[in-house]
Amino acid sequence: MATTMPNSVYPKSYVGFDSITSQIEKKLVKRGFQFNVICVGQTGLGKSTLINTIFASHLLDSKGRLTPDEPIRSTTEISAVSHIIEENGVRLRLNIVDTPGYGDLINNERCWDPIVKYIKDQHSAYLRKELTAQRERYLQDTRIHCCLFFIQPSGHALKPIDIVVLKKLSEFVNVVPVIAKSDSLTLEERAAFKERIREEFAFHNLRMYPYDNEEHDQEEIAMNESIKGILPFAVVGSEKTIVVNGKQVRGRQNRWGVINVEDENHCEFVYLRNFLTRTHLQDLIETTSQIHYESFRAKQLLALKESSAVGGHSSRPISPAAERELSRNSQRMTMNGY
Ligand SMILES: Nc1nc2c(ncn2[C@@H]2O[C@H](COP(=O)(O)OP(=O)(O)O)[C@@H](O)[C@H]2O)c(=O)[nH]1
Ligand SMILES: [Mg+2]
Repeated sequence: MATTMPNSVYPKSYVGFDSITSQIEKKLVKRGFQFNVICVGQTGLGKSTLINTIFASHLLDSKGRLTPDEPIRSTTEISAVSHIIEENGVRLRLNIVDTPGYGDLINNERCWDPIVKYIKDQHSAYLRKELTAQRERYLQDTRIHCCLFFIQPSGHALKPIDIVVLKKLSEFVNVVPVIAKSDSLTLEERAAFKERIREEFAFHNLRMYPYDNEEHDQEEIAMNESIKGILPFAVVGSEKTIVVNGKQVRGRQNRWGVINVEDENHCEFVYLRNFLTRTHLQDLIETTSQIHYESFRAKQLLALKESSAVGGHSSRPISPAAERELSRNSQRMTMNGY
């Protein structure tokens, strides 16, 4: 086989294969898209509210109190809700996974375990489906594409537990950090806090999404550099519509005035929304599959190969028995591997 690149040939008349892009688009639009997000952060940081604000829909109930005598209702277990949202004929099936406010307790030792386990369990469920002999044409994909990590707007620094949790999570999932309820910080405090957090990311070698990739072109490199300059997004969430100068805006009214959530001068919500939905939605999904899932898959299959070699068998094709073994193994591994 020749390894040199073939020369480009330009047909003398219109052939029509350029329409493959619209053929693909038609098929994909018919099938719909899947996006799975997990929210991580302390109870009351505005996780449910922000999700509802991003997708301009009421998808999650806020458990915030409206009167001081109501008991605090925190999310006590990991729960997923699924919605299909539709925009201009494009259907997006959105799985939102809410996690118990980690770090809420006095003893927070290994409080991140259930979250990491949940993320890994989705990978191992996918791997099992992928390896069955008669696999479905389209595998139900519950792998987490994006982890929104909520930082308390303390204005000081990340908490030691945040650093530990971020380190763990960023190994397995695309982590997008946000400063929650940033309306409690002045602009100077916000800028200083962001700078300090970025220094901590660098110091502790915490790899936030988006990642560098040698396949990126100039435009993508420039876009990712500008995103890295904004991280973590200082956001404000609100489901309420308020009328400002005769215009309806989503905002928060307090004694001093209105914070317009969608005004870039007030907070960075719009940057986050554009990043998640308008520029990086496809890349979040692709990176999950090509980087995070791929490394999980490679580790599991290598471990399986090794364990069957130790058992006196050489590597053999995946049979139902191997599959059962893999499933047992991956279950064991997701239980013990972290
Ligand atoms: N000041 C302020 N309050 C917020 C913001 N987002 C949510 N809240 C309020 O904080 C409370 C908790 O919000 P919720 O979304 O239930 O937090 P979760 O427990 O993290 O899901 C509610 O009363 C919200 O109205 C914000 O950006 N700024
Ligand atoms: Mg909530």
